[in-house]
Amino acid sequence: MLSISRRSLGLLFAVAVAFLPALVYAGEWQLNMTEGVTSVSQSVFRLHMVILIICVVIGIVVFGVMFYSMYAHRKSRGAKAANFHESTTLEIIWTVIPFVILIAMAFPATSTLKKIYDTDNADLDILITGYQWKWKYEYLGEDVSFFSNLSEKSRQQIYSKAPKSADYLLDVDEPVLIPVGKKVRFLVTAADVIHSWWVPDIAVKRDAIPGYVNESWTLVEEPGTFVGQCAELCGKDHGFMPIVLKAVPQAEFDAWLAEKRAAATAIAEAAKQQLSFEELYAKGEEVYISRCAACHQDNGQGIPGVFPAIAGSAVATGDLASHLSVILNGVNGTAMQAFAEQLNPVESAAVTTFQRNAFGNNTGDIIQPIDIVNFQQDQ
Ligand code: HEC
Ligand SMILES: [Cu+2]
Repeated sequence: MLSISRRSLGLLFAVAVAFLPALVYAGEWQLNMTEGVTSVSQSVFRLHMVILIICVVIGIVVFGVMFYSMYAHRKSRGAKAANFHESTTLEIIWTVIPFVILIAMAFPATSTLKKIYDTDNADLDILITGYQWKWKYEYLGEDVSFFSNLSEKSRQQIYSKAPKSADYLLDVDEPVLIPVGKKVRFLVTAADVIHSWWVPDIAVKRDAIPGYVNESWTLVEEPGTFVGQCAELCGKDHGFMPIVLKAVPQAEFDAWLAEKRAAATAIAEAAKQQLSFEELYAKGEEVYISRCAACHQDNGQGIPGVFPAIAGSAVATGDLASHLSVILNGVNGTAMQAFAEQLNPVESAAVTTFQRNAFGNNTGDIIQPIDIVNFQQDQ
């Protein structure tokens, strides 16, 4: 009996030692939650500390009395157990003390919760939609909306095609910007499955649920960049849909909005151009790798039984209208989402051209941006 327990103790010790380098390697010994940068995140932190201290004190007192009693009144010392029942005084004490402790906890908890849920009088509304596996940001009333995907750099690093950088898996192609000193309301929802938009530094974590809009808000006083992640297991690439939130001065924010609007106009212009097959194919490959390959795979073989292959696909080599319909409208009830809003006409034309000519799908078809615009107008 003794030898077994000794061996398992040794094993436990060995496991603990084995994990030690991993901890050291992680380089961060931070055990507590972050204080964050907003008044809400700091209230949350203070609340957490108050409750933690209360719990620790209770733990020390209760276990202290218990261990002391067990030691001081042990049998080998000839202790005789006291035998008392129904002590009214004792019962009142052990009802009143926890009651007082609970009330003492409820006050700071309620005032913090009230602050968290006070989404009134926001200066700016951002609608955040979770998709498998990216975020869409719409600046309501500003005519600006875009998707934010895991950066190409991080995507390369996943498969060790490049050395991992400090912002590995915490880097996106399009960060979401907010102005400093302004109250920003987040309206959080999802288009497919449940996600959760979580940025610890501003203490915002809201479930993104299809058909449901959850609210939250923040007010960041100083410029800065804050990262977060999806916090609700949402499928294969759940770990690959980070959030990068940048708080910038109002002037910089306004310039950025204007730039986004100008870019949208430029894309509308580009949709009128004719592109060469090479241009479309190269652009299409880029779009395919960043937007489609997570499911259909780099080599176009898909994942049998889950994501169909593009190589030799009857859709990608057959009738163009059906192919465009799958890409632009998606396939209802499957992971194949509608890309009409996510890709501009140039990107849609490029990726369609790519799929119809790559992986041995040598149809020779060339799809121009204008074909996409016409297709969308006709349906
Ligand atoms: C989140 C996973 C996912 C992503 C990302 C994705 N697809 Fe799909 N795709 C699917 C699934 C699942 C199907 C099968 C739908 C069905 O059941 O008909 C599919 C089907 C297709 C088909 C039809 C294939 C066939 O033979 O039935 C085409 C074409 C296609 N996708 C193109 C694209 C393009 C282009 C992109 C990128 C812009 C893309 N997909 C991104 C999941 C995905
Ligand atoms: Cu998610």
